[in-house]
Amino acid sequence: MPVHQDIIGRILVLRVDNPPVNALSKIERRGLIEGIARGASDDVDAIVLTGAGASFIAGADIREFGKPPEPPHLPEVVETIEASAKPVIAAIAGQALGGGLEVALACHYRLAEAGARFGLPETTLGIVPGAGGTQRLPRLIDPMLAADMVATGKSLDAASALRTGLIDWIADQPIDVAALGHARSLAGQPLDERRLSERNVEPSPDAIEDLALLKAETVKKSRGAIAPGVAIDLVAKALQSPYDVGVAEERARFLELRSGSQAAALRHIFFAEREAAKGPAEAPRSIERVGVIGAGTMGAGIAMSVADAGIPVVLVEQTEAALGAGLDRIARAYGEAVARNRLSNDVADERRNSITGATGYDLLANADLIIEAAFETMDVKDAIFKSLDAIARSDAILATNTSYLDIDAIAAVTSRPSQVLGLHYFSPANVMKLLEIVRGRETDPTVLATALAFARRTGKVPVVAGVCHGFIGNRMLRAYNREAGLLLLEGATPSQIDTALTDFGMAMGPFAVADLSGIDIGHKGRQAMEPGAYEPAAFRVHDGLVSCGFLGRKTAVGFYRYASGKVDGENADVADIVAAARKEFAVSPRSIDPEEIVERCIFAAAAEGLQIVKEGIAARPGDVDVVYVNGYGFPRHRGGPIFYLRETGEAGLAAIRRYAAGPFGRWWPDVGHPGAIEPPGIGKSTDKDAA
Ligand code: 3H9
Repeated sequence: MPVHQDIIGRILVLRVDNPPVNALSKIERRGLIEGIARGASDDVDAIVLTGAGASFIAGADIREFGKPPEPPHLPEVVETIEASAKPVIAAIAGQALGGGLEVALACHYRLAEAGARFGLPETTLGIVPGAGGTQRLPRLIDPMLAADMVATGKSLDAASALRTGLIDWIADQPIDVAALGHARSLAGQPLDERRLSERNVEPSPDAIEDLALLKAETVKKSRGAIAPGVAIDLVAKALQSPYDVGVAEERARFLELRSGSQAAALRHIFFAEREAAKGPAEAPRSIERVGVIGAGTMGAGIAMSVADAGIPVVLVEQTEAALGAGLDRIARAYGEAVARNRLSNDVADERRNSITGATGYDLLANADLIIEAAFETMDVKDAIFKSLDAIARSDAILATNTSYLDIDAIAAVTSRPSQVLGLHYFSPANVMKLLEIVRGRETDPTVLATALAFARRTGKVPVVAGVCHGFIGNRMLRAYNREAGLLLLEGATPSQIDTALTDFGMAMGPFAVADLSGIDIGHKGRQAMEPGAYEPAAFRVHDGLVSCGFLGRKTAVGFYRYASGKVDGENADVADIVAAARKEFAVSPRSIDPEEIVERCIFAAAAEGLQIVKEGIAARPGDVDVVYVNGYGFPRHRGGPIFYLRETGEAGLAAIRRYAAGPFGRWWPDVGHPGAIEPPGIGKSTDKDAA
């Protein structure tokens, strides 16, 4: 029974029970309508609506969204709840998200546990709330806060929800007991004031203008995602129109967005992230003490990300000076978080104090997991792993943060290759969500399962990769950057290429990224590569810039010039360096349109990604998309490079074939053939019906 009905005294308790998160499918929607009808009988004075397990209701069932809507629709459910002549009290433990919060808003009173969370995350799925959320929320709380919540999908904790008026009480006893108590005391109370759809909003004189400003900012930040701007328009509508008009507009926009390509892409990435986080069936070991070797930018960031999850860390450096610098960096970062109101002083202190510095390995003897983030050379890794092998517990997991080196070779210097794997963090490691977990040839399944559980516990989006140069993400990036370099040689300027790709939605263009990370870094990397491992023509301009001392932001000149840390135009010297490279490779420049720039760079990454799947380095195309979206600034609303290529269908494949036949032979020839890409998978199928 998906919505249980129990009468306790004269109170009807409706309990939504659809594990694991009580998402609402047709069966629960029908169950709620039946439950409210039951509440109309004479033996009931009030109704408590709650969820079974750890969630209240996590929203509509997203798996239904690819299907035609089936009645009863969620709007009908919420109108039925609100119209109940008996008071309905939402008793909220855990998540009240999306349609779940919309149900709670239709109830006449809201009671929550201290750990509950409230949000409308629909825009993160490319849609807007579709059951009155954009119209009821601004009638209950400050409309600007409501607009921010719907635009960003950010959730509130119970204390903030109480402060802002979103809920009426936080339970000071077990929630079921508290709910019954409130329900009894509310029996027979008039409800007109409590029906949000009947409330008039009296916006402040500046509200509409403020919302217009918020919308302009949001649209700029959204990199082409449509839903956040639409959500703010709907909140503005709530301030200017009667409820019925606003809610009709909301439903129309919800249905339109739900069938669009951005929603399909975002659903794909939602499910792909959850698939990627699943691992072997083995039970993970518990990780209660972590060691980090190296207190540079990467090591310090990793230590913080572990401390942020409440796990104590020992941070090891070779010298007191290097250790001091690392600990200072950490103290500064926590200080900034406090200054920006992201953390309280107490929490920041607690986290900082859970990181213990050391200049020797002794304190690592008890660690469950040790993550090495030292210099990126095999000699250094070799020495560290031999020492760790001698000191670490025999069941401790030894991980390396290497970006490129051979994990099997690192594992081989230890007596326990089955306990060794890669944990490839992205910088800044305490902020970036992606974590590539690199399994070696001999990595034990329990070790892999433990790494996946550790990643989730520390708030990361994990993806398992096999061993190859660059694993998943950096290998795709190489293909992407190669194409950008060739486009430069063939006639486009750095800013034309960067603009085409940021217009597509990439967080930054490839040349702005090169300037940021230092053009010399890639240059050094190429020098260490075997001849033939990269396309010299694609990087000749980069090499030319390095020989002129133009290294990017750190020298204030790279592909661009910088003044006070901001771009101050293109570097005019690039043209001469490009001209010399064109001469060397006998390339005549031509005009290149933005469409070609986007297709070549994105399809190059997608084609490399498909090859990575074919080689078994990534388990599935969705994993590749998750990596590029979470680690490389690919626009989430386009679903990832492989999803995007699939969406372009035969036209995309034809373009790949066309470019493959051009100069500088490229990509994996079989990717361009029909059938090389499977049809898009946008979540799992289900026999339930749509909201
Ligand atoms: C909406 O409500 C629209 C309405 O406005 C209008 C309608 C008319 N549906 O994340 P986890 C699955 S839009 C279906 O690993 P956690 C998930 O796939 C919705 N399935 O757990 C996974 O399945 P599996 C607005 C869902 O504890 C399992 O549950 N709501 C849904 O780390 C566990 O998930 C949202 O956007 C769903 N709604 O986090 C909330 N949610 O085991 C989306 C989860 O087979 N959900 N699943 O891989 C979340 O943010 C997190 O799941 C949550 C729990 C925080 C709830």
